[in-house]
Amino acid sequence: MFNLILFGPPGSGKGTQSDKLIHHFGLLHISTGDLLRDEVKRETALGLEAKSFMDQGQLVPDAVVIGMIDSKINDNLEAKGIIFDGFPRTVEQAKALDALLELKEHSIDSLLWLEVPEDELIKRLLQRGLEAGRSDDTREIIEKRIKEYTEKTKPVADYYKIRGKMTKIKGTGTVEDIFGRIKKAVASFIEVE
Ligand code: B4P
Repeated sequence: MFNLILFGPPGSGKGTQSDKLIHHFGLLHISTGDLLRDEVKRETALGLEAKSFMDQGQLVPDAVVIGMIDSKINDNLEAKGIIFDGFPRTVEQAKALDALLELKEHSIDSLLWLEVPEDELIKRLLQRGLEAGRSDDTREIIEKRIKEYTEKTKPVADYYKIRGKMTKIKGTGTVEDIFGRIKKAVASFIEVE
């Protein structure tokens, strides 16, 4: 089982590139952002709790997200591999993920860090706010999300760097250019179906 973390700030293209990767390599996609938005839409207890954090540009508490991931991994132990998109977002989440995978005799193989300058992130997310109407894509909330990323999520890259698993990917250019760079990095681990 090949396990990849697609890492980067809000708007760096994690969701966009995951869509391409799952088709190219036949991997399973787990996006905590998508899972949380689905809970919010269905107005579950978890969704109602998560919404108050997401609307403020804050991270949802670790315990909520880790529980969600645990059941998702358990449901998909036969997958060829998993792309974790938007998870882990704190060092606590990273430790929990490593422990969950270890229990199942698996591990994270690689973290790819999509690097994009802040002005480009803001431009992309404001544009998505106009086109897709996501309630957290407003200037005020985007700035809070970037602050949360810098303070709480960036240390996750160091956590995997120390373990020799982190690779930086230039996250600017066309979607295809970036996908080409990611494909090269992933190809050393996995064959195309
Ligand atoms: P996410 O859903 O993970 O959202 P994101 O970081 O904003 O998106 P992403 O980086 O995937 O950007 P995308 O490809 O869509 O999180 C939302 C919220 O959920 C968080 O703020 C938090 O509250 C909560 N949450 C999620 N996971 C959590 C966790 N583990 N713990 C706690 N809380 C959690 O790209 C953005 C835009 O850029 C798109 O419109 C796209 O078309 C465009 N784009 C992409 N690539 C481009 C390119 N090369 N050029 C130009 N535009 C591009």
